[in-house]
Amino acid sequence: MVDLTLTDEQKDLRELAHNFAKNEIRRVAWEYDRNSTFPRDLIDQAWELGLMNTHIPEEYGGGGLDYMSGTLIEEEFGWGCSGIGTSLECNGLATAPLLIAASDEIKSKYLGMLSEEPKLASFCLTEPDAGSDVSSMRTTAVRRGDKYVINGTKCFITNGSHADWYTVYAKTDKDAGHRGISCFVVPRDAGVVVDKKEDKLGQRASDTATISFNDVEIPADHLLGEENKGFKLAMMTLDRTRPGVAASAVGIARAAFEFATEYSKERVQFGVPIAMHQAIQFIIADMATKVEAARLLTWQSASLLDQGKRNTLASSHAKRFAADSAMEVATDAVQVYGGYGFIKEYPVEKLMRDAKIMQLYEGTSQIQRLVIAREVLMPREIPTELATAGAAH
Ligand code: COS
Repeated sequence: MVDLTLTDEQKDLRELAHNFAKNEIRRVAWEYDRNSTFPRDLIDQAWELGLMNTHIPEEYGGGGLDYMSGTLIEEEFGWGCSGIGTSLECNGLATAPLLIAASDEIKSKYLGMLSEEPKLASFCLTEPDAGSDVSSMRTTAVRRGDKYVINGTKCFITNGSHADWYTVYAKTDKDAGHRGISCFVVPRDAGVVVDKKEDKLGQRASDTATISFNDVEIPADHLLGEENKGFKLAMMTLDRTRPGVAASAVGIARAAFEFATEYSKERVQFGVPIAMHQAIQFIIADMATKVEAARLLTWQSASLLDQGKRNTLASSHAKRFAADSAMEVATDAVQVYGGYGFIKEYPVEKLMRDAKIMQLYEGTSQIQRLVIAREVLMPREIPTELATAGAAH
């Protein structure tokens, strides 16, 4: 028997996140989207309520919650506004490499910083010429005495303009491909420069920046794990964070489904609410199935991690299906609204714009299919302790 019943604590947590999404996030979501306003006020509020940094272990001042609980919060944030949700959840991506590989001192210092105040951290992997192809990155980190010196440019960095510290991937051996990448913690005040804030199609409340490192010096103990083992650390990080992105996509799809359902009961054409027409009913039915199926894959990918099992395949299934479903469901919501769906005065065009990034960030839908195909056709052994390191439980 598979038991999908949430615990009382998980139900309470979901209710807390839902009320926050309904009363605070939705109150400003469309305005912040229009004006591209960074949700600093909501970050402060969510942090006060304990809805941020839930994955950081209690010993470092965090919530110490499991991955499953994280997905419950992320779905509600995605339902409220996925752009604001991305801003609230980004610390999870930046801190995952620390949870997996950092020393106790580094964890205390940098995770503690996020627990003590509503501060932010960013994850810096992507570069202008290294998106899906992580190994082709050009940023370098050169060891000089008891320091590393970092040079390079990272792009599409969520919360990049506002972060207090960054997890940065750089080449420590330029000729070794993916086996020459290392990961570092870089405090902002070491000299990180914000070059540009992007003007985006969707998720306009979230900050996406290009940042650069020009001879930025950091202490050698800010290397996470071993030198040249950063690529695996990045892959292990994405295994842990893709369930959260999938949950956020479920939130978008659920919001689009709810708006479309309500609208179909009110809008009258040919003398009856359009929900009475089978053409609309079938669209609504497919939306409902996609929301449910995407949530089940998401929960599975998180619960495997909580059980101490490797979730690479499940994580890519969840991210791929939830992202593509969010795009389809949001597009169908616009269809149900008809011409009004295309107008900014109505809520669903924003969801369609927001959903698009779900198929792009943290690994495109094509990269997820690549991972799925490899895992299905050529499954490889990765030691369990590596696959599940850094889990809260
Ligand atoms: N966990 C642990 N190790 C993993 C792993 C995982 N999930 N996936 C791969 N590895 C290891 C492999 O075992 C291999 O190890 P060895 O060096 O011992 O051989 C190594 O990593 C390289 O793996 P692979 O050959 O699969 O690497 P590729 O260069 O072909 O890249 C993809 C694989 C394309 C899947 C990867 O680059 C990727 O995920 N790209 C997308 C990046 C992304 O999501 N960017 C979004 C920005 S981050 S917000």
